[in-house]
Amino acid sequence: MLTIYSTPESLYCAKLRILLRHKQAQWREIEPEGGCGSPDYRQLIPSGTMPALMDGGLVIADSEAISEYLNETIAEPAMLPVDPGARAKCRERSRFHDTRLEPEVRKLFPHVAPATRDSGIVSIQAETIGMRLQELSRLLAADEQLDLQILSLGDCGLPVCFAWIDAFTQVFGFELDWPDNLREYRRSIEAHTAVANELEAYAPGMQRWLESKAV
Ligand SMILES: N[C@@H](CCC(=O)N[C@@H](CS)C(=O)NCC(=O)O)C(=O)O
Repeated sequence: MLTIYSTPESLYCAKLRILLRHKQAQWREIEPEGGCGSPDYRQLIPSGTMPALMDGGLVIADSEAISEYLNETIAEPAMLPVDPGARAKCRERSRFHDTRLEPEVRKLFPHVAPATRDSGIVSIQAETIGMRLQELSRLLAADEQLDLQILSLGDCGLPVCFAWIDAFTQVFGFELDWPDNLREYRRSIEAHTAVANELEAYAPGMQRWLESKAV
């Protein structure tokens, strides 16, 4: 059985769980000894980040590296298309999530609690996230081989990130323009059972975290 170092609330762990669910893999999750980034955990995982995978003697960190590995070792259902260009577009979308969208969403976490909120930073982040959504919309529109029936490696990070964007829209009261093709893309990936199940499992913890910060 696969072992994953994770926490329930981590976006990148949720990204990996979507893949594991879609592959119908057997896995168990454990939290790092001493917590994420602790010296003990870094003995095993030099970056100190989660998720990390242990498969027999093999230890891998980074959600992208783990996802690529699992897509190769659990062949069905394939989560990358056959055509090299279409594969590259899926990877481009995944990296857009990891390097362009999620880091901007993450910057809002420290501002959820009213006591530590900087409304100037919230405004800047609202604008930046809005720009990133437009960029993602254009990325999707330019992908001639995008097949919304298939859940790919490029899609696993986005659903939980979208859920946090919705939550922040409410918490901070800003509005975002979701282009039609992005709404349609979101609807399509959320219709996959693996995504729907992860979102359902993830939501209560997310809600608890938001409520704990609201006071
Ligand atoms: N690029 C990494 C990012 C993972 C990441 O930043 N994970 C967070 C939890 S969501 C983490 O481990 N933070 C603690 C740290 O950076 O020390 C991946 O895709 O796995």
